[in-house]
Amino acid sequence: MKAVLVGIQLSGVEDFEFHSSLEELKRLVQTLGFEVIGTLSQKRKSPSPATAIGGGKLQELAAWTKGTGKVLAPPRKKSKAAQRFQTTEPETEEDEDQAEYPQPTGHATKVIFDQELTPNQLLHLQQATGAEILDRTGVIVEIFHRHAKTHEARLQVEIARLKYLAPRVRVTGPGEREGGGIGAKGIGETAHELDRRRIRDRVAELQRELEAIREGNENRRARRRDQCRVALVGYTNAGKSSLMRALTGSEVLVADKLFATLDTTVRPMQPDNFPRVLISDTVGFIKKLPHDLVASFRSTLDEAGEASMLLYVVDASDPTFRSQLEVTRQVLSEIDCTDIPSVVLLNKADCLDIVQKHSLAREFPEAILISAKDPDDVEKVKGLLRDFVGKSMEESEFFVPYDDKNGILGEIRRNTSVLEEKHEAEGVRLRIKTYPELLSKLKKLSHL
Ligand SMILES: Nc1nc2c(ncn2[C@@H]2O[C@H](COP(=O)(O)OP(=O)(O)OP(=O)(O)O)[C@@H](O)[C@H]2O)c(=O)[nH]1
Ligand SMILES: [Mg+2]
Repeated sequence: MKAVLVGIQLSGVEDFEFHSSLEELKRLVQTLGFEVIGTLSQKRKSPSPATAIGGGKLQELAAWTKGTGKVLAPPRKKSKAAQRFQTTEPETEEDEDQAEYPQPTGHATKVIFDQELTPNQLLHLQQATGAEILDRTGVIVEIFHRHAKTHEARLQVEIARLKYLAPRVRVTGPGEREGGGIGAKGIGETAHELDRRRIRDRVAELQRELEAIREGNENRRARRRDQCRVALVGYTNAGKSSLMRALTGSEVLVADKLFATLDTTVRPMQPDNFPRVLISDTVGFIKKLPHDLVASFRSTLDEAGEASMLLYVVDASDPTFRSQLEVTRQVLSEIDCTDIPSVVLLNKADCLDIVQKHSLAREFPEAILISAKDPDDVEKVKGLLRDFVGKSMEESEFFVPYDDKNGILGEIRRNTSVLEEKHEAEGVRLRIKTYPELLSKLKKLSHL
């Protein structure tokens, strides 16, 4: 399936930022298996309300899709939108890439915009191009849909997908090509089948189902609450799952594609001895990720929110990693993770030369340069985590009667470091060192 990308460079957006965003969109689109045969870009003050791009650009786009380039007559009654449509066209525009893409090199059946489109814009663009129109959010939603594996992830994605669809359903009239669709079994078909009210009902139903699953998750998390947990967070494709594998020896999926991981995995760091550290791998972030989607991954991200420490994994070999780190920080601050101690890991150091490494070390003095593929670096990260856990540990004294009906002694032997042990007439007196969470649990147990 051939696709053309369209980017609108709004005033105030730097060239570098604009082009890297389009480059990222290309990767997203390729993840869906489409072949990108062309990219059109236009500088504008703001997107045109009717067609996002200007009239001239629309003609150029239609040449790629073999469309008419014409928007059907606006509704009979002159609505505000129609008036705007007439008064805002044509707008001043700059066709900067005219020379770069003079002639279409194939017939595109999909057009992908690097921004969200309104239902109106979608409809008009569809009419003018005869192609299927998708926006960035639609692409991301579709990738999530394809990659979701567990029941929980599927529910979350389905809710996000339906919420994305709801305002776009009106684009679809009887007999018309549906809007925002993607292939026979994709979003379009659902849009065709369900009206808005039915979508709302379905979302409510899915949400109830999700709630039930979340209660189970909450119980599982509660059981882990007295252990030290470290969450790997960061931009998609940064190498979180690779590091997860290296630290824990688990077989989580590593793939050179965006949003390979949609489910949280929690595993103990290897070797699994004292102090025990649990590592969790989380869903990746991306620029312009719609809030609804972030919200739908709330439970995945709760794992990060409850961590004792966050490891920000960054792909330091990507020229745009600074803005990727910024996006990660922003999303995490939205879910109140700012108070959690964190360390930045500049990953994929094996792809950098010595000059780049030096300059990064100067720019990020607190960060650690690593490669998830280098066992020595992985050991370094393990050492860092052990140090962190060690520093947060506290000493305390316990007296456990010989009958030990609450199983405190077992807990102490498994999860603490025993500094001193004295056998007395009634029981054992111990001086131990462990993390504060476990100490409070032990104290509770010994008062039962
Ligand atoms: N050269 C190099 N490649 C790496 C390194 N770490 C990860 N990669 C590669 O980067 C790609 C993405 O790795 P993942 O571990 O799947 O990344 P992720 O952060 O889990 O990505 P999502 O789950 O999609 O958010 C894979 O092709 C890895 O092999 C590294 O240190 N050096
Ligand atoms: Mg991953």
